Amino acid sequence: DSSDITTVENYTLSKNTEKNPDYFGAAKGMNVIYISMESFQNFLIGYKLHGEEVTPFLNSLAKDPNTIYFPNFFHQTAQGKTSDAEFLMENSLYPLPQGSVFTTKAQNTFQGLPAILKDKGYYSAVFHGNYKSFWNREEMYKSLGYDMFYDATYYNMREENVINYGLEDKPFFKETIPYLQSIPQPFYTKLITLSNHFPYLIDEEDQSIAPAQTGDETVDGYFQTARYLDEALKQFFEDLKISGLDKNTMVVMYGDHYGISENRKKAMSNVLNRDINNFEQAQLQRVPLFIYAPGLKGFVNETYGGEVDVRPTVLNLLGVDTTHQVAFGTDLLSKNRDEIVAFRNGDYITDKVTSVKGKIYENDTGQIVEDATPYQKYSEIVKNELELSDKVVYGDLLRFHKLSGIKTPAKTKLDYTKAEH
Ligand code: GP9
Ligand code: MN
Repeated sequence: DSSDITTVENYTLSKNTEKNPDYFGAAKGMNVIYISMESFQNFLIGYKLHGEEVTPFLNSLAKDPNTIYFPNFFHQTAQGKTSDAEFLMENSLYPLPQGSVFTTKAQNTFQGLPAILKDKGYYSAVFHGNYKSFWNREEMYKSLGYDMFYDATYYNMREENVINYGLEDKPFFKETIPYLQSIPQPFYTKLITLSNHFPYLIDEEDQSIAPAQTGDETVDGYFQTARYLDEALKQFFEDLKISGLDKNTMVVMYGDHYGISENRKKAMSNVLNRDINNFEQAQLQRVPLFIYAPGLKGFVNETYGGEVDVRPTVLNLLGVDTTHQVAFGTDLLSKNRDEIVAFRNGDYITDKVTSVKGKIYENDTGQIVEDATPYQKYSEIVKNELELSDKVVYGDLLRFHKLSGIKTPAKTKLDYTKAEH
């Protein structure tokens, strides 16, 4: 009931951190493009296969003067996979322990990023080369307040451009550029890629690096589809420049969730040249996060964070006050944030230790900590946080939370079957 929302409000209020004056408003008024990089894990950044960089474009972006790169950033998804990552990023709430919020709770009231930015004059749209029913996206995007969803019906799905779940990333980005040029500005958009999806299939003519040689076909092909995604991103950045959009657009890129499951530890030991135990497996849940914007002071930010933290980070960059929002994440650019990354199963990682399957490991050494008592409080914090977030989702509590300027999206007026622009 409404007393539960008060508990939640007080908790998320207490999580507020200090704004970073060097970054608050640094991208004010700019367009925003999110790119979901399918199954992209951070170990690929800088990795060399057969003596070659696998992802030369992203490697160079990590060092770009206008890009902030977060190497200690973790996915926090569960069974809802891509949709869980989207849910975390749009709402700064945790996904559910079972099932996907997108498919089971799309009727809820949310205060999603599109609705928050609408109040600041932003038009919002999603672009994706698969059909709108997948992950119940059409319904959920209406609840989040997206003005438009350009799904596969807006793309040329000719056979040679389609593989696995949908459109290949290169034609997808190519065909998205004219839409970006025609929609109203400022815009908030999300582009969801597909080519680097399990089981990592790729046409012969699209292969520009030889597969790995672990003997595990999934792991071996993963490097080839990751390379293809890297090339597609490079081409997209070039096309953004040609279109002129790069001059007033912030680009936020993230790996949505892991690509190589824990059943493939053996092949991964081969890839990384070390034994993959539970501690190492937890470290492998890192996915990259990049934030590019013209004029932004770039650097490698080593803070420990997760997908739940992206919304407050981006809103602060846009100069939007987040104080009264119900958000479980904190601004990754704030100097006084707590570095505790909660995973959906109650495990967690901090800047010092990793808690996995009931054991605490020191990050520096990978050794088990003998006396776990000092860390007891972290498990309590994580447990409490997940429970509060679940209360919001199961109880549809945002119905009772009034946020000034935010209107509940008029779902029945949203129609994704015709593009206006
Ligand atoms: C499907 C795509 C992949 O449209 O987003 O979803 P996933 O299987 O990774 O959750
Ligand atoms: Mn995915």
